[in-house]
Amino acid sequence: MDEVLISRAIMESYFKNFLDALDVEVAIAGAGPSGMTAAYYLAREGVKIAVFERQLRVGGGMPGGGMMFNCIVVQEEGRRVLDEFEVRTKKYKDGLYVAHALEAVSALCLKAIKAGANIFNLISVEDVMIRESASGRDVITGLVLNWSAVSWSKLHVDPLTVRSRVVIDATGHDGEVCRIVSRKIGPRLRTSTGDIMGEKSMWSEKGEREILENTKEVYPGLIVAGMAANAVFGSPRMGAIFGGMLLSGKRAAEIALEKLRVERLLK
Ligand code: 48H
Repeated sequence: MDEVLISRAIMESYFKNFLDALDVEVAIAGAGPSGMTAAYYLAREGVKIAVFERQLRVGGGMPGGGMMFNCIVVQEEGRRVLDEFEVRTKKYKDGLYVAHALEAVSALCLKAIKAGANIFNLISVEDVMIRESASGRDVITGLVLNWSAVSWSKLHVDPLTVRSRVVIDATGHDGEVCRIVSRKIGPRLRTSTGDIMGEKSMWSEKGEREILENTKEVYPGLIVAGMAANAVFGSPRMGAIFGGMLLSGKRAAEIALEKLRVERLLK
């Protein structure tokens, strides 16, 4: 067995994937439940997508369930999404179902990759690319990336970029991509203040209800999904119920698909 051949296999395969991801239709920041759900529904439709995840592992807040008890709860609509991912659920009561958090994370990741999503871990989104469109307005045209190890070790190393027609911010509570956009170009998000409105304290029902209305294009070319959507639009957190994250990821994929369809028609 040749160790250098093993190294070559890893490096050549990785760089083939990475080069392929430099120009995608949809780039997703964050491989939590909402990001991976969006990735699956897009890849399933043949959309070229890449997901960039800061951490070593995927799943965001899902593996920890509630307070490190690795079970998740979903409501009826969320259960239907888990059914599609072939995640087993047990009925608890009052329209609530329970699933194993690790089974759910594994299934979301496996299905997304098998559908054709390219998922990169240990890469952080640190900025976006912006261009003026034909209609004279600024649009987001891709992501600026760096190895997470670079920012963790506070090294001064310049980033690389990927081009995409649509970006999905699925970075969770911090809504990092939207935060970067509002910091760099001023309060021009499609919220009532133009700025990030900030996540509100826990109210599960309201948080789960509003997350779907909040999942939308928040700046030209930028869709916000999952917990980031509630943070951006000032809605409550909902605790360890994950149906809203799955449904928001699915909704973000639908919005992105519609945008791509319209763009193709206009071409
Ligand atoms: C690359 C990044 C970056 C970056 C962050 O937090 P997540 O699980 O997000 P969602 O929205 O899919 O799910 C939220 C859910 O887990 C949750 O926290 C709930 C339901 N909370 C309710 C409550 O009351 O607390 O995943 C986001 C992912 C993570 O894996 C991050 O590491 C990653 O995004 N990420 N990746 N570049 N700049 N920022």
